[in-house]
Amino acid sequence: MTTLAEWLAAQPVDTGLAASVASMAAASVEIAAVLRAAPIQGQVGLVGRVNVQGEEQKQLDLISNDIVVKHLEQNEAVSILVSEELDEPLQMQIQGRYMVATDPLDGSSNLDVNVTVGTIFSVLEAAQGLLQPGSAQLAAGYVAYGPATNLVLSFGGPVVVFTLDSKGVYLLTDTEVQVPQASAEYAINTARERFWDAATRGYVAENVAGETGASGKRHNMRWVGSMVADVHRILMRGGIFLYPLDSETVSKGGRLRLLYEANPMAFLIEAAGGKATTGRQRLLEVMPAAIHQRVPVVLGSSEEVERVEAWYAKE
Ligand code: FDP
Repeated sequence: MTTLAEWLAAQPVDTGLAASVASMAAASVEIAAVLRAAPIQGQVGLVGRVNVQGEEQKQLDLISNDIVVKHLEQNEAVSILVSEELDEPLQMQIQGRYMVATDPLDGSSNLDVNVTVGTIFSVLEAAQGLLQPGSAQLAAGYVAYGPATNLVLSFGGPVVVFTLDSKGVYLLTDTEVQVPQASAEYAINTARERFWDAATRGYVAENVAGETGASGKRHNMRWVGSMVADVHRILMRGGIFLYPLDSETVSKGGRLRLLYEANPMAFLIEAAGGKATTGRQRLLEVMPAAIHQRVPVVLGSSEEVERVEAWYAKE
């Protein structure tokens, strides 16, 4: 089977870009090992709690961030790191050509129940500045720490999947993921219904009505509450993920972060033939105003995303 190192060496991309991705992959191998051992180490609880060994716990998202920093700072190709865990961008090797934006451990509210979490990342040209639209991404990927650890990756061409073997080596297990155009599975936190806008209400109501409603087909709902797990399911078998702007998140601009959550996922979904939007604008064209900016997110199978866009167009 093809290893990640072999596959990266065969890609028609700059070696520094490939190396940036390789560093994130190496970090994820270490994070996967930490997550596997976390319950034994008593590392899944809240920060400030004391584990069974009597040590104060450190949050796994901070541990994951430290691991990412350690791997990237050894990489001469990387000059800037933007991380969900760091208020300010972190200067790395001055001469480096690339910027990495990452959420080192996404979905952390699922950690204490052993549900899939992930690392999300994006690689951009550092010279273009911190605030670039998602369309400027050169590579994007995520790692899903589930029953198997999967690295999903694209340089804008095919979306490929690697699976971590027992020796800590990523092996190519899918050479071209395609998001099915049609689907009947949607993912949204329905407990937020009272905050939703008319478009979200309209779209979800049609889905709930199933074959008796305007969509004409029965839908099913799946919500892990861990973006990586929800997006992974959608990449593999279709569906739609929504975290729309609602009356509670409107003042913050949304719930999910643009640079290291929405953009990398939108890049992968589009590369796999799906669509990604805020509801009113293609996600990859949103111009960021701040590194930790939030954004509404609707992404997945093109036919479902277009239904949501049609609802927003009516408003
Ligand atoms: P989390 O806060 O646990 O890291 O990134 C934010 C995120 O998880 C996403 O992974 C997930 O889709 C979303 O928040 C879950 O939001 P809700 O709390 O509204 O369910």
